[in-house]
Amino acid sequence: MKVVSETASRFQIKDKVVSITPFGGGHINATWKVTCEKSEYLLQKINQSVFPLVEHIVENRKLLNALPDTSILVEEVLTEEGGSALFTENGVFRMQRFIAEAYAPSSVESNNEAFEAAYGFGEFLKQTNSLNPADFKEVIPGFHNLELRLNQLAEAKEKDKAARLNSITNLVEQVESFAWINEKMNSLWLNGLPLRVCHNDTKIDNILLNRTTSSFQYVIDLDTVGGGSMLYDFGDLMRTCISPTKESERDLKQIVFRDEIFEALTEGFMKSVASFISPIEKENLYFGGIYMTYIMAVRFLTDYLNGDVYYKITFEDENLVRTKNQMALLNLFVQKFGFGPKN
Ligand code: GN1
Ligand code: MG
Repeated sequence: MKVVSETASRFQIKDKVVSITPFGGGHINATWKVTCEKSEYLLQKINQSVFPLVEHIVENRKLLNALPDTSILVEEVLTEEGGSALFTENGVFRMQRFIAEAYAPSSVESNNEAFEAAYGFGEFLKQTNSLNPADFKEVIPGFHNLELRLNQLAEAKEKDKAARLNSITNLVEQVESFAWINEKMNSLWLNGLPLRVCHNDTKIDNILLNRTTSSFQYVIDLDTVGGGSMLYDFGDLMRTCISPTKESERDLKQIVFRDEIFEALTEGFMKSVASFISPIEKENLYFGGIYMTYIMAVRFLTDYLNGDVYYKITFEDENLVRTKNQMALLNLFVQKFGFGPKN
């Protein structure tokens, strides 16, 4: 903690630090809440094995900071030297203001929360609509490229580094049987699906809602902002909001499709994007939920086979539980929307 507190003091906080405590449930970066006498901040250490190209994150953020309206982005706290990130021998850190009057939901409790979250991520797409996706640097190459993710799964199977493949061959086959999702997405790109500036990590934890009214305030976790499809952003909301369960829920019976939440998500999102959504996006918006849920199943399974090297885990077979969980959700979505190998 001493290192963390020394690091915090190298940012432009004018106040005396009172306490520093671990914060939040992200799977990748480490985050601390820094409480000072008069103000509060979040300090984050960027996971450099996931984000080796930290400079790209900094440059992409500059493009966002130059938007005419930045009111939905939480203000960065600069380093003493005036930079966005602090490069130290203990890693790369950054800091932002802590918003006491808002919260990041870890699951959706009401239709209103679903509406506001989807409205908020839709607003992000709307406000970045003027930016060119080609100007953004790819922070994690092929981040939402399912073909690449399936290749990574094939490689993980081949190497079987953690000697786990034998015990899960049925599950692996089940996962592989959904590879048509990749083909469908490829055909959408070929048929003119627009490439946009997207958030690319719109899980429900990455939005801040007002504590009293649940109204949308900020989008957070901007590390993966860049080129993508609107289907990804709506899809990750579907993935993380429609069922009341978390990704690590082991009891698959708890995974259910909440129709009202789904409708609220659609309404909130359309409120922001109705004026610029294209017909191909509108027609395939719900396929986004299928795509994002599947890509996460593939990524969790790959990490399980690789020996849990990417996602933080809190119990031994967590990545396996996450895979089964996402597959159960995927099955619900496929049944509901009737997409399948042929359409
Ligand atoms: C990671 O950083 P966090 O926890 O918001 C991951 C997302 C996954 C998500 C699954 C850079 O997001 O792609 O959807 O976990 N981010 C990265 O919970 O891999
Ligand atoms: Mg993240």
